[in-house]
Amino acid sequence: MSSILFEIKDQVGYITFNRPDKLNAFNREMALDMHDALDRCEQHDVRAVYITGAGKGFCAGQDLAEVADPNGLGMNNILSKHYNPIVTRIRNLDKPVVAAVNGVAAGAGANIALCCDIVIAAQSALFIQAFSKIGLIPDSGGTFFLPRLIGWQKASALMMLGDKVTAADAERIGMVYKVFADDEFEQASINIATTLAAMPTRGLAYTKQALNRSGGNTLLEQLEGEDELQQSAASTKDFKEGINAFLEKRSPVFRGE
Ligand code: T3D
Repeated sequence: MSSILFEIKDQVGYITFNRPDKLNAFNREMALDMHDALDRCEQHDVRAVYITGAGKGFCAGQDLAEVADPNGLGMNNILSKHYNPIVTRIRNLDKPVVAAVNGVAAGAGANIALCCDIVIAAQSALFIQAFSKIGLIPDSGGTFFLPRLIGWQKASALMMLGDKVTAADAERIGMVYKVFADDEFEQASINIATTLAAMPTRGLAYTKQALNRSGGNTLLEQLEGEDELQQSAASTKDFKEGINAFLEKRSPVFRGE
């Protein structure tokens, strides 16, 4: 059985971490399969991506048994070959990525969720910056995304103490967009992904680019960047369709072009 399940439905690419017995902890095979799934998501027929976990967990981060293996890849290689490219590929993917956090998200599993465009959590989900408990530092972009999402002080405390954050608290402090009751979670989160897949894909990609740039830009640089990206958005067929549909008082049909 593959460690990543992948299917496309209604122009959404569904990526499911699939090592449920290990709370979907990442091993080498899973990281390589994740890259294959992201390759497929780069194709034009996928207009939104949905990432979730099989079973009761989302992802418990790096498989610690693999790290302990003296014949394994080694720490340095794990980050540079597995997690860092996964994070940069998600940020650079020119379509929205939804993290549907169905259960515990720990270590790199939490931070891969947090690098996604929209993070949705089930009520029973937990977020844990588990790294400090085993003598590591937060990786997979955690030190970049978490302080930007929830502020320096809370991020610092969560990273140092490794406290568990409930989904309700994660929503309250701005770590996630929305929380849904466990029995509504799957359908509600899929609805968000299918909504995104029917929206103007290129406009959403330019929005993502603008947000990506805002991390290091001055206000002037950001304003100039918005101007440039807006001109690109305004040249899309979906923009023309949006305008026409508004003027004709009908629902738009966007094709991601
Ligand atoms: O280069 C590098 O290597 C650095 C990269 C680091 C990236 C990282 O992600 S570091 C952080 C790694 N993750 C962790 O430290 C989390 C470890 N897991 C836990 O603390 C707990 O499992 C949880 C708090 C996440 C969940 O607890 P609980 O009680 O709900 O479940 P459990 O019983 O602990 O786990 C269920 C099974 O999953 C269990 O297997 P078993 O005993 O039934 O066969 C457990 O060993 C396994 N599991 C959970 N997390 C991992 C794991 N196996 C391997 N690696 C894991 N990370």
